[in-house]
Amino acid sequence: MAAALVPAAFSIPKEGKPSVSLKDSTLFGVSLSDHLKADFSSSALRCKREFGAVKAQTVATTTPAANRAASEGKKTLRKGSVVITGASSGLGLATAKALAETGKWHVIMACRDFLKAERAAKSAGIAKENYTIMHLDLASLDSVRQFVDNFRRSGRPLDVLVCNAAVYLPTAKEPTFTAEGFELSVGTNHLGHFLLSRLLLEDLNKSDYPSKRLIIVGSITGNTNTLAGNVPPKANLGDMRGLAGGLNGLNSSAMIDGGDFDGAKAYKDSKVCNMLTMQEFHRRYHEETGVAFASLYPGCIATTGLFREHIPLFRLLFPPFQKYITKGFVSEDESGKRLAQVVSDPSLTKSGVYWSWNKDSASFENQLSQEASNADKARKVWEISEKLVGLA
Ligand code: LMG
Ligand code: NDP
Ligand code: PMR
Repeated sequence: MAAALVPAAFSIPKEGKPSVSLKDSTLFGVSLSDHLKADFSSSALRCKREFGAVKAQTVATTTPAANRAASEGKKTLRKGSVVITGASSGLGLATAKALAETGKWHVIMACRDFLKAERAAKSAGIAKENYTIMHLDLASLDSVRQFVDNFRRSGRPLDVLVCNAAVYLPTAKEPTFTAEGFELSVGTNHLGHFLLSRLLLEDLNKSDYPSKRLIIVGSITGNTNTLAGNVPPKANLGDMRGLAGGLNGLNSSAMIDGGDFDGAKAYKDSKVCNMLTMQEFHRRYHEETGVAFASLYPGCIATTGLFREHIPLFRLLFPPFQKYITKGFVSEDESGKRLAQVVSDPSLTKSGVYWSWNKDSASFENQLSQEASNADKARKVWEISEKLVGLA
């Protein structure tokens, strides 16, 4: 098993493609070609670009507004205002901490459990003046709308939105549901965030911040062009008949593809929806608004609360497995720094990108699987989702 995980010895073809080429293969979320290209000299840059996955720093195109901000100097930039969903633990909390520590950001922690969030912020040592906690339960569309109202009443600008919260229910035998009756994983991770980001796009638009961003956290496990994405059950949205039927488990399946309920698959499907939503936002709104839309795989943060529903043996073995065998492990601190880069780094302003990091923690534009980059599926997820959340 360990030998099979050696990057150079392993590659997985993109679905539907008969032959394997280096540029199509990723392992641990890192493009194989990226590994190889790291050895090339910079004079080979043009040649590298043709391969697609190139280190972010070398190709990131900045919007004119962002360029202006960079050249005018940081001193004149006001404090940024960023909303992070699910900032009460794991990646969200680590990102809030990393941003608050720079002194350049005020973090609005959008959380379902106020007390937990307050305790988390305190024990992470986030200074009082750098954060505000606001209630948001993504498993209720009423709560999402209420959050948007409350946020607007607070009078704060919205410069960056980070859709980070998620639930993962790998051991559930039967589906559970959101307030509106959507299967809980897709309902929370995708539909709650879909409504939130659609509503808050207007607020991002109003902001005068030079580099406005909307970030949706994706994952390697939703990408079947990787080894991790091939561990069963695999993500697959099928023809989306279950989603179109409302995922209610009554007159429609609780699964997007219409199949039998599987909590691990529902989570991976929800991540595919997250990554497709980011691309559809980019297609529809980037030019018009200048907002940068991005997704990312922050690395395997094997110690977070995401695995709270998994069996104890899994929780015990998963971190050492990721640390020593796959080497895909990252600490919560490191993952927070990565997401904080996507929020505020001047070199990560490109829109429509799925960011990943290589083993030296350098960011690069990664390739999504065929399904997670399918423009027709992106449009379809968007159109069905806007009906489900009452926007169309
Ligand atoms: C499901 O199980 C769970 O049922 C579900 O609840 C949910 O958690 C879901 O994806 C999440 O997973 C998947 C399960 C079975 O995987 C396991 O957990 C089995 C663990 C077996 C341990 C293997 C030993 C590893 C070394 C041990 C070190 C100790 C630490 C162990 C900690 C384990 C924690 C993960 O999955 C399977 O069916 C097993 C098959 C695994 C397949 C890997 C995917 C390969 C895909 C390759 C594509 C084909 C290309 C082939 C080309 C080859 C060229 C060389
Ligand atoms: P955690 O469980 O630590 O964090 C998830 C957060 O989401 C928690 O703050 C949780 O709140 C919140 N949340 C869950 N349900 C709701 C809801 N209904 N309304 C509002 N907030 C909610 O997991 P991670 O930090 O690992 O996950 C963060 C993101 O990273 C997710 O999008 C996940 O898919 C992604 N990711 C994680 C990876 C990993 O290896 N851990 C790898 C790739 C991606 P509460 O504290 O109240 O439970
Ligand atoms: Mg995976 C080869 C590298 C690799 C990476 C980077 C991950 C990330 N995983 C890898 C490999 C494997 N995993 C292999 C070979 C196996 C079979 C032994 C394996 C198993 C496994 C399980 C059972 N892995 C898992 C689970 C989970 O329950 C996690 C999951 O799928 O959550 C949806 C998970 C994960 N592996 C990852 C990452 C990042 C996760 C979890 C979180 C996520 O994608 O958001």
